Amino acid sequence: MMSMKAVKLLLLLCVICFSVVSKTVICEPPPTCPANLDDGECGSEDSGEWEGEFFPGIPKIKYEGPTSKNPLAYKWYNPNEEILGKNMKDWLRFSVAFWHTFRGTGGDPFGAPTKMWPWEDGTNSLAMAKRRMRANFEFLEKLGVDRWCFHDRDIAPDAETLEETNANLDEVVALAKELQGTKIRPLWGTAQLFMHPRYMHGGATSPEIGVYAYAAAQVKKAIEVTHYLGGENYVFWGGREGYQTLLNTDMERELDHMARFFEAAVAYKKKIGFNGTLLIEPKPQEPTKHQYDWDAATSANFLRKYGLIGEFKLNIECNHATLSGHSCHHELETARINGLLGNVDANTGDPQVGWDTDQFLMDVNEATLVMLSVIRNGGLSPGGFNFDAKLRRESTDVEDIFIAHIGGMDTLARGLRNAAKLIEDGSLDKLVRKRYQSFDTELGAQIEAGKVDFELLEKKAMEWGEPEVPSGKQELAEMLFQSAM
Ligand code: XUL
Ligand code: CO
Repeated sequence: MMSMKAVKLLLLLCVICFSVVSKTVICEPPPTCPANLDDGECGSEDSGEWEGEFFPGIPKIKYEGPTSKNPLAYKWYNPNEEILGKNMKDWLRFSVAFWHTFRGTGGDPFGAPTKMWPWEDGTNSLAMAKRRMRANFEFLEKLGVDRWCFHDRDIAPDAETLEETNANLDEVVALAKELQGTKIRPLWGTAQLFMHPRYMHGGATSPEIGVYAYAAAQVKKAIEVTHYLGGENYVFWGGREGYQTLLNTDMERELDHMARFFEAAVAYKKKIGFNGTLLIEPKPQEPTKHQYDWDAATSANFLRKYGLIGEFKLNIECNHATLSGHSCHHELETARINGLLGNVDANTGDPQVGWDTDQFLMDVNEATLVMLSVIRNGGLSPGGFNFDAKLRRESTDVEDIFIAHIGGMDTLARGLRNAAKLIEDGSLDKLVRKRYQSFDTELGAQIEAGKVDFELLEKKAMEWGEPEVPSGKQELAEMLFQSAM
């Protein structure tokens, strides 16, 4: 009889062969099973039930404080410690992304998957989907995180018809509901409208009406299951809502379609009594050359143009921010000052790499800037921090999944502590206020109230003569910021 190791190796080789033969298969991530393949080719139903723990030897992760050298312990994240009047866990509201954590394989366009977790049997069967869901909840419980995020197709396989696919989803969702208990719930759910070939021109912006309808049906179902699971938000990331060339694209019509699609989502959410926040997740490109939700400002303008501003907020992802030529801090502040900061997809890119590397955020400076925005926003609730981040292709131990999340959580916890220090100290705020003190005058107040015309300003300019322009004190601001690190 073949050993388990040999079986896994064989399955891995099959995946490689399949990828090479079928050029349409991109290695990462592989959540969908093409609708026209039967179980024999796409995964069997007899995966068997998993015995015992998925993560044996990994304890419940505890806070041990900054002097701890234990990689499986929190050094900065102490969930019930109060910072600025709120527990750390309520500021941070962490969530695990099912797709990276349980569907990520380490495959990339140049190489085969590197990760074959012990519980995986290499199939996309319903039985495997359920087993993965059990692994997800053991992981959440051991990590001490109460929230998770998912796409419909990450958690349950596609079938030949939409009815059958929905039935698969219902079966896995019923199990998830049971495993969630009363404490755990989705931070957000979403529909995967980018993997399947039918979405090659987009979902809500596809020029093909059948695809528009299919996308709507998929979103309808995804909102329903998010609601059923007690989800707090629902995300729209327009992975293929954009274009490759304007030569074949009616951009105005596509944007109008997207707005109509969102209006229908708002109406349906209200109809079924789903009170979660709808979130748009900006990203400038990848996979399309130009995505319509380019960045926070573009998305805010879209929402305003179509009268959707009160119905949506934004889910800011740090790696998407840098891809659009902004810092994460800029995107968070743009969302915040427009009253649109709803959630953070916590990750980071690589400064030397120009694509969406989705790394765990481990930079304390960056995390402090992120937390400054979040504190100024009064927190994110009902949003939170979703780790839309994956292990590096070369990180292949099961414990690496824990280490990555612990590192990401500790970094944001440290950012929270530093940001609170900066706010309590007040020197940085004082420096900023001082820069604008000339407006803290009677005339300044009148200008800010929109009551001053050009004639009066011209009179003042002549009366005052050449203005004295003070130093911007950038280095002092940077010094004050660093003093809290
Ligand atoms: C892709 C991305 C998505 C969304 C959900 O870059 O961030 O995973 O968060 O579809
Ligand atoms: Co994301």
